[in-house]
Amino acid sequence: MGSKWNPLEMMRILLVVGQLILISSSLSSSQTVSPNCNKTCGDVAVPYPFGIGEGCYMNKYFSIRCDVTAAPTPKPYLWDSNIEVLNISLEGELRIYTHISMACYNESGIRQQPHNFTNGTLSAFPFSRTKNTFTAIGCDTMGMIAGSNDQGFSSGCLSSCGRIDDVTDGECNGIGCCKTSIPEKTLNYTASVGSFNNHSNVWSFNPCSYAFIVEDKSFNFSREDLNGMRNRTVVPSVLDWAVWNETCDAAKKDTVSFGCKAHSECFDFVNVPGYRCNCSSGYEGNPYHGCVDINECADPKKNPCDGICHNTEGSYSCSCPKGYHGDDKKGGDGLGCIANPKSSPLMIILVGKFIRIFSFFWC
Ligand SMILES: *[C@@H]1O[C@H](CO)[C@@H](O)[C@H](O)[C@H]1NC(C)=O
Ligand SMILES: *[C@@H]1O[C@H](CO)[C@@H](O)[C@H](O)[C@H]1NC(C)=O
Ligand SMILES: *[C@@H]1O[C@H](CO)[C@@H](O)[C@H](O)[C@H]1NC(C)=O
Ligand SMILES: *[C@@H]1O[C@H](CO)[C@@H](O)[C@H](O)[C@H]1NC(C)=O
Ligand SMILES: *[C@@H]1O[C@H](CO)[C@@H](O)[C@H](O)[C@H]1NC(C)=O
Ligand SMILES: *[C@@H]1O[C@H](CO)[C@@H](O)[C@H](O)[C@H]1NC(C)=O
Ligand SMILES: *[C@@H]1O[C@H](CO)[C@@H](O)[C@H](O)[C@H]1NC(C)=O
Ligand SMILES: *[C@@H]1O[C@H](CO)[C@@H](O)[C@H](O)[C@H]1NC(C)=O
Ligand SMILES: *[C@@H]1O[C@H](CO)[C@@H](O)[C@H](O)[C@H]1NC(C)=O
Ligand SMILES: *[C@@H]1O[C@H](CO)[C@@H](O)[C@H](O)[C@H]1NC(C)=O
Ligand SMILES: CC(=O)N[C@H]1CO[C@H](CO)[C@@H](O)[C@@H]1O
Repeated sequence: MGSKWNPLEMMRILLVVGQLILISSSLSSSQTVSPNCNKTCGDVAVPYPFGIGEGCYMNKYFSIRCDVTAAPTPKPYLWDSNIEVLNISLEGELRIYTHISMACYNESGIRQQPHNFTNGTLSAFPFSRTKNTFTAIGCDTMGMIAGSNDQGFSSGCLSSCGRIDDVTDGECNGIGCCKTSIPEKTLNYTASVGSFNNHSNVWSFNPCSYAFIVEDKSFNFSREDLNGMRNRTVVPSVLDWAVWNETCDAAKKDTVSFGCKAHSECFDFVNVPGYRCNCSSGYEGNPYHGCVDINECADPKKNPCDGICHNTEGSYSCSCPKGYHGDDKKGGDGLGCIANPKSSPLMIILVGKFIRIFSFFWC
């Protein structure tokens, strides 16, 4: 057609341009994140996009405040709130402490300090629906949770018991302890408790009702909880985090601010609008910084080859030593590298000698 640009050529050029953008965007990101940023606060690792202090986090939703005066070790908090952070995983989980709501009565059935509260405009990261439950504890107890997801929800559970002996450790079945799931997209909530008889019939062993959101696997109900929650005022719960407010397709348009850096892939977050990044296969590290090649050959004990391992960008290849042939990757045909008779000069000499000796006797 006389055109200088055939489609294949165009494609190749576009790919090169794409790679350049990728490289420049990962450079610009590493320039904006100061190398002086503290990567831990006390015992808690704070991986990027989270960061402590101006210039260390991706955007304001990932800002961590480190209280260096806390004893015995410094403690991290989300944003400028008083939500304490327990740990952060790059897979998209953030563990925080949530407060226990409670209401206590004295012997004559008078409510002591109403302790209900609204905890947190968690404006960005919802509570994990699968990892947390709403739990209430008490023998004269109605636990209630109200909150906002897309619409607004309210839910709850009832727990009652007459005698401490009816209560079984480890069982949250409505006798001393009850639980219910929380809806998706729960960003903030109020947990509160009520009672039917002011704990008057159970006061001797259970003067208070409690309610809270908790990471299900980290809470094991005990009879002791009925009288003081084993002195706890907070319990761990799990938030789902993502780069807030944009889908992958929308975020990719701005290559500089796009959170998924070199050799990573973008995944839309289903719970609330947002995305997460993952290293591409063959790469490892922090996808929000840029992933690096895995050297599959580095550890001779884990050599993936029968023969010689060669690390390549994003993968690896195997070869058999000189004079051998066969399936060099482990888990292939199972035979591995086999000596190659044709290319072995020693073999040829031996075979030659044998034929000569044989023919000598034959004659
Ligand atoms: C890092 O933390 C230490 C104390 O743990 C503090 O003295 C130092 O100023 C912090 N550095 C930065 C860059 O925030
Ligand atoms: C985070 O904390 C939980 C519970 O304390 C623990 O099981 C988990 O191993 C911790 N994860 C990391 C990465 O520290
Ligand atoms: C219970 O509390 C009320 C009000 O605080 C008080 O008047 C009453 O004496 C208390 N009863 C007991 C048994 O302590
Ligand atoms: C706590 O609950 C009581 C009654 O249930 C209510 O009057 C009060 O306003 C609540 N306080 C807060 C801070 O929500
Ligand atoms: C949750 O937050 C929304 C706005 O972000 C607010 O309108 C609502 O009152 C809050 N709900 C609770 C239970 O705190
Ligand atoms: C919970 O506690 C009970 C009794 O203390 C124990 O038998 C059970 O194994 C515990 N369950 C878990 C999941 O830790
Ligand atoms: C205790 O509960 C009963 C039944 O709900 C109620 O009639 C009574 O007034 C309550 N007592 C106090 C001291 O609140
Ligand atoms: C709770 O605290 C009290 C007083 O500080 C103490 O006597 C008790 O042993 C503690 N209980 C538990 C389970 O730690
Ligand atoms: C979410 O994104 C929209 C449009 O991209 C923007 O107008 C809005 O301010 C963002 N909201 C937050 C809380 O960042
Ligand atoms: C991201 O990578 C991790 C570890 O390689 C893997 O477990 C996870 O399933 C991946 N997530 C997605 C959405 O592919
Ligand atoms: C994280 C948070 O906001 N916690 C608060 C929950 O509510 C109680 C009672 O109002 C406060 O004491 C907590 O600080």
